[in-house]
Order: sequence, then structure tokens, then C-alpha cells
Amino acid sequence: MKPRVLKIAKLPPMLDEALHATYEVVEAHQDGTGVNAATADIRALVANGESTVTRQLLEQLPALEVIAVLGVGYDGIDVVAARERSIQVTHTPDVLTDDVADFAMALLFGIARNTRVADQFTRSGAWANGPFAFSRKVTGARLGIIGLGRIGKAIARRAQGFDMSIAYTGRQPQAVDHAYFSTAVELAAAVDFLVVAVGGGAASYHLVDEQVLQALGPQGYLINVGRGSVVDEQALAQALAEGRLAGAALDVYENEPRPHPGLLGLENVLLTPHMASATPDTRRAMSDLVMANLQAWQNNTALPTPVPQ
Ligand code: 8YV
Repeated sequence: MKPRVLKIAKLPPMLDEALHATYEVVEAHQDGTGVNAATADIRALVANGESTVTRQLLEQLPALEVIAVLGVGYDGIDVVAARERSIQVTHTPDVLTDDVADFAMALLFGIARNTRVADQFTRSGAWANGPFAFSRKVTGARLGIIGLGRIGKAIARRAQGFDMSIAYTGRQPQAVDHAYFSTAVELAAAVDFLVVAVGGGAASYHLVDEQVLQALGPQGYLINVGRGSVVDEQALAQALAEGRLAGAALDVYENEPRPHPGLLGLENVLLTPHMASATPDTRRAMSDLVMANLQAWQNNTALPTPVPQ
């Protein structure tokens, strides 16, 4: 008999196929509600970076042994509650770093050079009435990174290719050649582009608030490829609408899949649907890593990518 797995995420077709080939897959919503079958003998759970696994859900899964997250971020998972029951939690770091860093640069360039509005301008024929407005030069600008982890460092490497000066904030200074600021406000005040590359959770909740946006100022741009919860989206929409910030480019939102309505009508924003890691190669690698973690769990061997302690 195939082991039963609870799936609480929309998964890439290749992972769905692999899961169905090996397991009996029981489905539920992203927040773990609406389970469509009995759960007493479910021993594994597959989630993604947007899923929530609460203590309550874990209580409904008395036989659960492993949670495999498709994604590097696992802020939706109550890891403390899982550990109390020795449930192992895995994620998919590294394999998506390049895509997410590439996409951060795409967003940065897109908002700085105003490509979204320029495309509309070209298509609409408005060009016939005169040239498009000037946009912001990127090469040589000052970049601030919130969260100099794997993805933050990959963004820094790319930015160095554009002669950008790099500064960062994080829990502590690291052995790198970039300027360190102990707070997001100080960092924001010192840069032109502020990129959020930090994960979600209580520690980073609304780290980018009114004060940080104020410090970034009317010439400053915000880019977010980390988690929506890091940015106070209401404050951001207001600052953008009032011209207190030059622009923002976001791939993640506080309430996905619905960006703050105040953002939708603004010209100086670039909005993408949480797609930074969504390329076939990367989603294949992420899917393979989920399967490798589940296989190791079944074989009772060390899991390849457990979440850090
Ligand atoms: C994915 C992510 O979009 O890795 C993460 O934490 O948020 C993304 O790479 C997501 O987890 C898959 O749906």
C-alpha cells in the first residue's frame, strides 16, 4: 500500500506526477482546511512557501512524521509545534537562489527604467506625440539589501556587475566587504534602491514600515522578493500615492493573491505574481528536492535539506 501524503499547495505538474506515482495523495487548501479524506494515518505533508501549517492542523495529523516544503521560506509552518512532536521539516534552499536574485534585478531595472509604463506608451501610440519621460539610471547607484543570506548575497554579486555600492542590514554584521547598518531605517537613508531579501515570520514582520519608507525618501525605490509580511503594504501604498517614494516593485504581498488595492492604480509600481522562482529548471530542481527529502524520510536516512535549527 502506498503511504498517504497530505498536499496543501498547488504544485508544479512534475511534482504532482511524482507524488501520485509514489504516494496516495490527499488534498486540502493552502491553510490546511478542507481535508477531503481521513487523516489519522497520514505520515507526510507537502506544502509550499505560501502554505500555513498551524498547531491545530498538526493536531489533526497524529501520525505525521515529515513536512516537505516546496520553497526556501517556511514561515507559514509552525516549526516549534512540529519539533515538539519530532516531526521533521524540510525546504528547498539553494536551487532557487539564482532565479530569485535574477528576478530581483529584473524588478529593480523594471521599476527604475519604467519598462511597464514605457511598454504601454509604445503600444498605445502615445510615442507619436513626443518622447517618453526620463527614467532612473541604475549603474553606479547605491543598493541596500535587507537580509544578506543566500539570495541577498546573490543579488549583491549581480549588483556589483552594475558598479553599484552595496550596503545591508541583518541580525549581525558578516565577513563581507559591504557596509553594515544595524537598522533598516539607517540602511534606507543611505541607499537609492532597497531590496527586501529576508524571509517572513515574527522577526521581520513590517520591518519596512512608515519610518523606513520615509528614510528611503522621494528618490528611493523599494523592491521585495522576500515575503509580503516584511512590508507594511498600506503604508507603502500611501507613500507611493503621495510621491513620498519614487517607486516600488513587488513579487510578494501581505495577502496573496491580492495586492493592497491602493497599489493597483498607481503608475510608479511594478507588480508580479510571486513568480521569482517560477522557471521550469528551478521548479524541477525544487520538485526533485522535495521528492529526495520524502525518499530519505521513507528510507530512514538523513534528510537532504532540513530547515535550520
Ligand atoms: C515559491 C517561495 O513561489 O521559496 C519560497 O519561499 O516563496 C517561492 O519560491 C513557492 O514556495 C512555491 O509556490
